[in-house]
Amino acid sequence: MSLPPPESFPIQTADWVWENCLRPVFGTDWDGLLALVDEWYRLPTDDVVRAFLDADGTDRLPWQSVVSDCDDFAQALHGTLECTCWGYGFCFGQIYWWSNLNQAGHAQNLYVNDRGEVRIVEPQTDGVMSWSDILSRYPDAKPFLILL
Ligand SMILES: [Ca+2]
Repeated sequence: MSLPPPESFPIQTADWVWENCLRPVFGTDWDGLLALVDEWYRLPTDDVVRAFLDADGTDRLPWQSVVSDCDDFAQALHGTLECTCWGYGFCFGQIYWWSNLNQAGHAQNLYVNDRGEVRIVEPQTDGVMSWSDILSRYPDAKPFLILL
């Protein structure tokens, strides 16, 4: 895939990403690890992420319980994006969440786009959604790890 130069993407600090993007979506009522490990991030456009997802084959990997399941898909997609967009520092990572009501959890990817919107990516299908979409099915879902 061809990427626009890094300078074409806006840069925001980790604090800005938390205050303006993550906290409004996820709130503060959850116990877990928020790992914003960089001082600043470049914010990708939805178009660039879509082009990456279309080119990437993580969604075609076979699912297998425990050894190749949701966490492995999320880690694989994150790693592939890092390799594909090496040197960009995109605000793209992983989210792990749990629903007590459903006694179910999931690992997915997330990113913050150039408009400051949080997107959830399903690495097994390349579907892109919002946290509200998750809450519509799992009303009490809360993240327990966000890694960016
Ligand atoms: Ca696993």
